[in-house]
Amino acid sequence: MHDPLIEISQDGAVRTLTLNRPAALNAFTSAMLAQMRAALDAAADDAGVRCVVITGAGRGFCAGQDLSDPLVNPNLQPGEAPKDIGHLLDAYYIPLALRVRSMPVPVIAAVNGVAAGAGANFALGCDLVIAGASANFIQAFSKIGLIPDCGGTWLLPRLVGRARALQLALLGEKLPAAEAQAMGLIYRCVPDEELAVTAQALAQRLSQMPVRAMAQTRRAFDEAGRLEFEDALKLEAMQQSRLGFADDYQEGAAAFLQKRAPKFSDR
Ligand code: LHQ
Repeated sequence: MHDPLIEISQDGAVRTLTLNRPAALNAFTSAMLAQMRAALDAAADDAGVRCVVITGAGRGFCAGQDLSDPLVNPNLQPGEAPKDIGHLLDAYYIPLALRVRSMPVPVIAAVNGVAAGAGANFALGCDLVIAGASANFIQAFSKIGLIPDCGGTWLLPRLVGRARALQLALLGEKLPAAEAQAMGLIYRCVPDEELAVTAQALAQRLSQMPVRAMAQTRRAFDEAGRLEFEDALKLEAMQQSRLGFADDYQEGAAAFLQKRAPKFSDR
């Protein structure tokens, strides 16, 4: 039996998905991208899952697209026609990035080592990014004549502003996790040995909170980027209206007034 390319485990309401090709720093193959998407679909469909953690096996998080995959044209022979690498984005990366962004529960990236290329932007597309101190983020694309993909062109300027986004994208240098935190690219950098336990504790904490409202918060932030202020206010009102009819609001408000701990159940 082969090891799965995505290892799946569950602790309470927290589902952990581990990229599992450590010998290649978990570089993405198309099979791995498909398995990650299926694992996220399964988590989204499972009422017992209230938070997802994504991490990597071994010393890396993910080195981006596997550049030895025939689909990305390594070692073309003279006269051999290159394949369209855009198809890989259409077929695998775009659905995966959209899947993360539409999860009904919060998604944490626990970046345990290098996150390069699409591996970096896959992590940055998650809701909270927490990294070990020895991890680094590399927009490796410019070194091989490509632009940031897997959402990088959208995410980077929004996260750190155009000047720093261009610095990262054009120079393609290693950005250590502590600097990534200092520039606002990620939520938090922690000592390596504390990463797994901190990410799991954070996930357990989020899983007890009103996760439906968290997914709606992500949606509101994403949509606000393309809305006028007044339209953002109206979208907030529409979402708040729906959430106000949901059980979590009733429970949260009642628990506050009754001076007891709330127990949230919506997703
Ligand atoms: C790898 C890889 C890798 C294969 C390490 N592939 N084997 C989307 C769609 C369509 C087309 C193209 O692109 C995209 C999006 C992208 O993601 S493009 C960007 C692709 N990624 C990169 O360019 C990063 C390439 N990797 C590196 O620069 C280095 O490996 C980093 C800086 C990540 C880590 O360096 P080291 O810590 O020194 O490790 P290493 O280089 O020795 O790697 C360890 C092994 O992993 C090694 O294999 P080996 O058999 O020699 O031990 C590498 O060949 C393999 N590996 N990245 N992307």
